[in-house]
Amino acid sequence: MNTINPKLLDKFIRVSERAAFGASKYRGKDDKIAADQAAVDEMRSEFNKIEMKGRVVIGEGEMDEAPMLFIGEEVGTKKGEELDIAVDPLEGTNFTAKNLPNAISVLAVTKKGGLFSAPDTYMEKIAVGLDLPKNIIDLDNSVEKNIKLLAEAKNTKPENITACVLKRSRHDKIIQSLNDLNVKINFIQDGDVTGVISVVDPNSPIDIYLGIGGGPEGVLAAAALDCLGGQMQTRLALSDQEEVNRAQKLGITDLKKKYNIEDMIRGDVIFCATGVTDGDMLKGITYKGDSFEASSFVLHKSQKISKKVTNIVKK
Ligand code: VTB
Repeated sequence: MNTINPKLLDKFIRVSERAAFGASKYRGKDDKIAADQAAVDEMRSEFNKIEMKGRVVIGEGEMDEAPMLFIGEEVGTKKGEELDIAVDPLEGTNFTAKNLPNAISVLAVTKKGGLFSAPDTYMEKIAVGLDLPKNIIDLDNSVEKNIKLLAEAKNTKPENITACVLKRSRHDKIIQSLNDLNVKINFIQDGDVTGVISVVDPNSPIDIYLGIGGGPEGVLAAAALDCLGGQMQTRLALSDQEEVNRAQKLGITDLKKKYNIEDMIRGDVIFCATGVTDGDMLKGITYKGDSFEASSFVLHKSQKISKKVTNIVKK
């Protein structure tokens, strides 16, 4: 595999740490825009210290609507490896604004051409964990069929399965089907990157993630699952012609295509997530005088790195 220079890993960790630090200043301040902006500013300035020809493939929106970290923006010193980058500087703006658990700063990096350039629209998602027959779940199956196949593979009954679902009215039908099967549901208010990753977390009861969330968040979660070994399938959920145009502008011709992980992430990948507020996966930023402590979850596929790192960083 054509690998990403392992020496860059620590630098990317620093990027998500600094973004989380930026956002942390706005915890509980009821200002999600300021929190997001602070994360973006920190993230961008840290990226620009890295020796690379980086290109934002998944970012804060199109150039005309996002002043920074927009899709197509070049970051880094413009010397060195050509890398594609997906960012969500603040995943969980509401959580940060209200100082609730599970806000994170997150990024993924591949070699040039390795990331699915998903538009910032909704996306259907379904994900399951390790040690299951390949392609066991499918977005074209009914919820009932997916749950039954999963329960069978796990040698158990649907009532022993736990699903994670984003609490939204658009999921009423899914929730009804899960209830009919007596599947346990762990609702999340936001943050489906963490929700999807929970299917491979040995400390979490979640067996399956289902529902519709953000496209960029889908690709970021796919990057993590690619390293951790789960399965995921996605499909764009475009609501109007304007969204169709946006997808087409990014080169997508088959708008109904189902994407498996290998269609979203190709080759080597790095994934870094740093806690902003305390959460299920990570501790939030804590201030220590003129420094801050940051906890991150870090993956580098080719190096088989999967670790949690806590660093003390100068403010
Ligand atoms: C989704 C989800 C994200 O926001 O984008 C959601 O993927 C927004 O959904 O993880 P709604 O439009 O229904 O509010 C998050 O939960 C947080 O950014």
